[in-house]
Amino acid sequence: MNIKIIDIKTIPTDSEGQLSFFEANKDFDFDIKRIYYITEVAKGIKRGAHAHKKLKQLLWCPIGSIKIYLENIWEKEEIILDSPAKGLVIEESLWRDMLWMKNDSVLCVAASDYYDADDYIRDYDEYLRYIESNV
Ligand code: T46
Repeated sequence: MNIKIIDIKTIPTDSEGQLSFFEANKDFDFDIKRIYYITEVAKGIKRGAHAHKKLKQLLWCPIGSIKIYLENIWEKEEIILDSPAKGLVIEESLWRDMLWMKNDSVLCVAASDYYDADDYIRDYDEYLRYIESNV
C-alpha cells in the first residue's frame, strides 16, 4: 500500500514544552502546496469516505487521537495518529476514513497540491472502477 509512517522530529526546548518539525523533500517526497487542519470534532465522528486521484498528503495529529482507515482493492490498514512525533504519508488512490477517538483531536495535513474538487472520488463504486482501470 502507498503509505509510510514517518518519525516527526520532536525535541524538548529550553523553555517549557517541545517543538516538532519536518521538511518537504527530506522527510517525504513531495513539495507542500497547501496546509489544512480539522478542529472541533467530537469523539466518535467519522470523516473522509473518499479517495484522491493524484494528491499526496502527510497527516499528523498533534493533540488527541485519530484512527485512519485506508484501503484499496487488495489491502486494508488502520493507523492511529496520537502523537506530535508520528506522521502518516498517504499517496494517491487510497480510500480513507478518519475516526475521532477523543474529543477535539486535531488533524493536520500537508498536501502536495492546491484544493481541487475534481481530484476527489467520493463514490465507493466509482472508486473501485477507477482503481481497476488505472492501476
Ligand atoms: C482528506 C482528509 C484527510 C476546501 O474548500 N479546501 C480544502 O483545502 C479542503 C481540504 C476542503 N475544502 C472543503 C471541501 C468540503 O466542502 O471543505 C469541505 C469539507 O471537506 P471534506 O468533507 O473533504 O473533509 P474531510 O475531513 O472528509 O477530508 C479532508 C480533506 O478534504 C481530504 O483531502 O484527505 O481530510
